[in-house]
Formats: sequence, structure tokens, C-alpha cells
Amino acid sequence: MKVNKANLVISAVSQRQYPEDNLPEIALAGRSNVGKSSFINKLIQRKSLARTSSKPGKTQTLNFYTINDLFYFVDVPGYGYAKISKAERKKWGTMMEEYFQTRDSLKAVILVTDSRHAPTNDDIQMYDYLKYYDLPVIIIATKIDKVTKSNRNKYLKRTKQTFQVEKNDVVIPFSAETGEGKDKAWTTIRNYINS
Ligand SMILES: Nc1nc2c(ncn2[C@@H]2O[C@H](COP(=O)(O)OP(=O)(O)OP(=O)(O)O)[C@@H](O)[C@H]2O)c(=O)[nH]1
Ligand SMILES: [Mg+2]
Repeated sequence: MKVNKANLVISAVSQRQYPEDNLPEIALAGRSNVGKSSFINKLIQRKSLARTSSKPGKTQTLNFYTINDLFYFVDVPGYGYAKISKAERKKWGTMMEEYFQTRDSLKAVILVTDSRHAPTNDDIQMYDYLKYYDLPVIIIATKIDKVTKSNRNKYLKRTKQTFQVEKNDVVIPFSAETGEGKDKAWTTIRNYINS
């Protein structure tokens, strides 16, 4: 998809602030610092519309980006970051539940996982949680540029097996550095936007 228009519409912390125009939404989920914001930037060919950082915990709010006036990417704060307080963790949980459980315009969730490592317990919990709410999941195995050719198939298989992915959920090897997987990601996203 060629993106001509991409804007941050709102950084929301509660339901009252979500956009009300009923455009379909594709949300990002994944561990802190895994590359969710970088994924968005790569797909829309903008270096830094979604703010990224080498330090975990950059994204703190639900950030709604309109894409070509066609749909929203919703960038979501990551999980699994050890250095946050109990109170912050609770706030995060409430914010996520409010979003994932009530959002009718949410069409699919992109679960970003690090292709170099087996999905963590947090990742598995997230996947199972999304499945519980019947949400389609697109798994992005990112940072594939850092995986050697000889490990590639082994690692991708491990990702699939650890999640015990359902038949309709795809796993896409991806790199925000090289752009690998971008076209496949778009094709998959497009299907969900139109469904
Ligand atoms: N080599 C490589 N580095 C990547 C890739 N994707 C992201 N990174 C790097 O990983 C770091 C974290 O990226 P972000 O996109 O900010 O991660 P995030 O998931 O949005 O993080 P939070 O907002 O903290 O939850 C940055 O230093 C990125 O440059 C990739 O595909 N390959
Ligand atoms: Mg981020």
C-alpha cells in the first residue's frame, strides 16, 4: 500500500478519547522495545512518525495514527518491562483491557515478537488473551536482519510452536532495517481492513 497520508490523531489514555469515526483499526502489541513503533514507521515509510527509542517504555499511551483516511494503526505501550512500578503496571492493564475488550472497530492485532528469541510467557499470555476475545492475530517476527541464515527456519518454527498458532494466524518474518516482510504484512493487513 502506498501511504500518502499518515497523522497522529490522538494519544489516548481512556475510552472517552478514542476516535469516533468508526474507521477500522489494526493495533500493535508486544514487549517493550521489541519494535512496534519501528514496524509502523517502516510500513508507512516515515522515519519517525511513531516515536521509537533504544530504551524500553517509549510509547506510554494508545496512539491512533490515521493512514490514508482508510484505517488506524494503534500503537500500544509494550509489556514485560521490569523497571516499572506496580501502580504503573496496573494502569497499563486497565488501559489495555478497556481497549481490547470493548473496541468494535478493532479488526486484528499485530503481535510483534523478537525472532531471535522464543516468545516469552508475557508474549504467550498476550496471544492467548487476544484469542480469548476472538481477535485475529498477525505475528510479526521482527529483527530478522539479526538472525543468521542457518538459524532462520529453526527460529521461525520455534516462534510458531511456542505460540501454538491457530491455522488462520500468520507469522511474518520482518525487519524494520531491511524492509523484509513489508509487502506480506500489507497484504495481510489489507485483508483485515476490508473484512
Ligand atoms: N536491527 C533491528 N532493530 C530494530 C528493528 N525494529 C526495531 N529495532 C530497534 O529496536 C529498538 C526499539 O524499537 P521501538 O520501535 O521503539 O520499540 P517499541 O516496541 O515501540 O518499544 P516501546 O514503545 O518501548 O514499547 C530501536 O532501537 C529500534 O531501532 C529491526 O527490525 N531490526
Ligand atoms: Mg513504541
